[in-house]
Amino acid sequence: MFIPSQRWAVAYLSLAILAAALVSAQTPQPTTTLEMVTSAKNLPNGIEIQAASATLRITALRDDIIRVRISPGALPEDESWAVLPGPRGKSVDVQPIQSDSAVGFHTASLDVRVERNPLRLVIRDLAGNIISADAVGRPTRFQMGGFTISKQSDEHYFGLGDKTGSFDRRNQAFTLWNTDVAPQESVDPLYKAIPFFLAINGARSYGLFLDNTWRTWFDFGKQARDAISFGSEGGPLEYYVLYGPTPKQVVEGYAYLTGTPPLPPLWALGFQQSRYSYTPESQLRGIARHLRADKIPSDVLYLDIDYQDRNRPFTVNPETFPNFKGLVSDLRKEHFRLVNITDMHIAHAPNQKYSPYDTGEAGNHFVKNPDGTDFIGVVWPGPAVFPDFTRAQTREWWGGLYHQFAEDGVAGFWNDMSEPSVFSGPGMTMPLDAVHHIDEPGFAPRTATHAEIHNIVGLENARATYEGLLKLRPDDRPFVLTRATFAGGQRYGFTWTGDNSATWNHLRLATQMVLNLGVSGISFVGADVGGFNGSPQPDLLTRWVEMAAFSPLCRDHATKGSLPHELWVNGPQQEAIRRRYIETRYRLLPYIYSLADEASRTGIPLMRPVFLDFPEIFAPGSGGIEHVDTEFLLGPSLLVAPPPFAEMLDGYSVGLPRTTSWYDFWTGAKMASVPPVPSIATIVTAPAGTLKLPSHIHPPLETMPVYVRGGSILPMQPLIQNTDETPDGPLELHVYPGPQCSGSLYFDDGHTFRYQRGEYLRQKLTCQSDANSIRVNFSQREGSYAPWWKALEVVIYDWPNADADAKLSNGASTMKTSYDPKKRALHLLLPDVAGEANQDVVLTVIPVQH
Ligand code: NBV
Repeated sequence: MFIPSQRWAVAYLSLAILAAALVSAQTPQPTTTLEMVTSAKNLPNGIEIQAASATLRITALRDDIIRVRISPGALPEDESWAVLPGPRGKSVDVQPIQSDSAVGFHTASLDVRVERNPLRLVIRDLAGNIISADAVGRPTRFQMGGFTISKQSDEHYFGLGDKTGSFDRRNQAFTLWNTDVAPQESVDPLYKAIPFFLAINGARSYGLFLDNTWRTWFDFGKQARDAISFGSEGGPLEYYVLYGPTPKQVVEGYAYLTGTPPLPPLWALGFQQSRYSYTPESQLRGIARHLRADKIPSDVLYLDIDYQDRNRPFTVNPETFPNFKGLVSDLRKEHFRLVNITDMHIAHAPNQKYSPYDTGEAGNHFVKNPDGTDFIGVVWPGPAVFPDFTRAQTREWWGGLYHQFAEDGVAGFWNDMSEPSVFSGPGMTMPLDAVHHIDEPGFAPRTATHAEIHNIVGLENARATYEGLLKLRPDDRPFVLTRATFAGGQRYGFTWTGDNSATWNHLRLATQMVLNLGVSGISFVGADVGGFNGSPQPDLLTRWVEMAAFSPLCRDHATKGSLPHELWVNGPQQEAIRRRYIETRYRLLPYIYSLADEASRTGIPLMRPVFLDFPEIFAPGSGGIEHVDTEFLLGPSLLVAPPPFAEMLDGYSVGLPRTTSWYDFWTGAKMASVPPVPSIATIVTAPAGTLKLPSHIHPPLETMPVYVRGGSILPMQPLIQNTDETPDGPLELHVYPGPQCSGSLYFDDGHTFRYQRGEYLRQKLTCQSDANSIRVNFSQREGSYAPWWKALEVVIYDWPNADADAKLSNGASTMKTSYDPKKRALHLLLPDVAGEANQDVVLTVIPVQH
């Protein structure tokens, strides 16, 4: 129990600490520049260097991950909100390097040297290629409580979370300070702060993660073309360099440091319908009915803030939602899951029997003013107080607030406004001197100003929700959707790109934002389909649905006052197109779920830039590919190539990587090999009619161009209307012959943690083809999960005719064969193949010669 005298003691102590902090912030801090190495000491896992009063400790966590800590004096406490304790505690032994000009070490993959004078950190691969190096003539500097560091630059940059602007961050500069602002094309900062970027230079890539929660900034060669610079207004200078050489290895390395996303419930990958706000409850029921009547496959409905009583989180308006529990259970009978918004601000409502306020106040759970009183700011409920999420006890209390909704059967929760957004505050947030408390395993207990904590409020809010739900429903995978987050936010589930607009340019922006978030560790993300602000014109909404069908989070959402955005608006023709794409998504769920499994184990995002699987497009002399910023991959097998300017009337060239063959997903046709992009000189001098251009397409509205990589085995299922439904028919394996042909299956019950106890099914599939035959290899299944299908339908593309001889190495015989001449596809119906120990079961198919 917290008694008043204790509270005064805490307030007094906080005041004293804060006063000290303010005094030191106001005292002009000397500028420290790292000029030269004055002494060095080898460590088993790295080196510690003195540069006059400054300390540099450079250590190897792994052979390919280097941690750099620099301080103008002694190193600060070793703590992190983003990097997991496990990897932070790891180290590898290194070989010291010492010469007249440099000190350092090498690992099994990197050579790490600090040149003595002028002091300069240079990291090379073992062949001597520079991976990352301090910029010449721009020494690391500490000034005014913050720091600036510069690296030499000649690369392409990706990541840094949800920034708008162009896909490649090169020549742009950004601030990381979580901000509630509609992501207009040129607005920065936005909702998320992920101080991690991926740099690609030809065949070599590396990542750099600045582990600092304060307001940070990154300049990718905007001010000086030959240098990238980054820095912070305060806090520790600590960063990690993650070596590839491939971009995929870098992204995996970043997930090793900051965590992988949890495997989401399968229903979260279904179609989601939202609006600000469906109210009263009859409106929500109407939406549910309409989705089912129109046979738009769907799984999730949302309640935005208006379901609450006076906008007070964790309440329900008894007039508009008189039977909330009944509503949830009726929707469940229709196979809908409900997601409720629960903003982090708690109405400041003393003596009004508003339990979140009363219990929060009793537990001292709210952020304070410097004088020790609660900080009160105006948000949706009017005056509100804000949970102090950097205290473990506060997170636990917050998690408990979900108790009633969890009992009512609400499936998931939406944490909005967690930048934190404060309408009455300076810069739409809390004053920088608001006082948070850090009371947390792995940290020395202390107070911290909002300037330090601001960027992690969203992260810790989502964590509190996620962990709270785990406690309340231990065998149910939580679904948490948050708007603000920080590095490591992937550990708590989903995010979205915030308040976009119903414009063609925002549709284009959505792709690069989701791709860059994916590279920044956030796999489960989407943009509001149709655009939040404004009312999309019919073709725009249709194109948006077509693209979102291939993105990780597929949620239609719109603001108050906009025209309805549901898929049926604009008449049956548009609706039919939109429905077909949502159906395709549901048919692809076995593939999408296996990608979710991959993401949860490796951190490789579902929706990814083409270069993640085809890094060779950046290799010197490769000529690149067209539209690298608007095309994307869904997993390793599908390439989606939207019109680069979606509203454009002209045709465009599809950039298909030339290192493999491609098939049209819709027609099954094998694409002619792609000629390289001709140089300008060739275009200008080519005699008329001789120029071969890469495939030029002009897709009509109903076609979103999608290609399958040759060498893919794509699992699909019969159409279902929601993820509760068991597909009726065989599991389909679509085999697109090509190099390194492979695919994988992952299934489980879709919503519990039984998969962690062995109840899952994972199976690797490969195939080899030559001029005369194709062989599909089924490895032995892992796990004990019994799947829903009894038979497999194997579909082999680019097959010449109906005559085929098929046999299975386990002696079972194929059940039926048919041929689709339009798609040049052979269909084989087989008994299910679970695989055998120590040996693949092989399906061999040979054309019959007449
Ligand atoms: O809760 C209302 C909205 C929500 O619909 C939207 O998705 C959030 O990004 N919310 C912002 C609050 C303010 C909207 C103007």
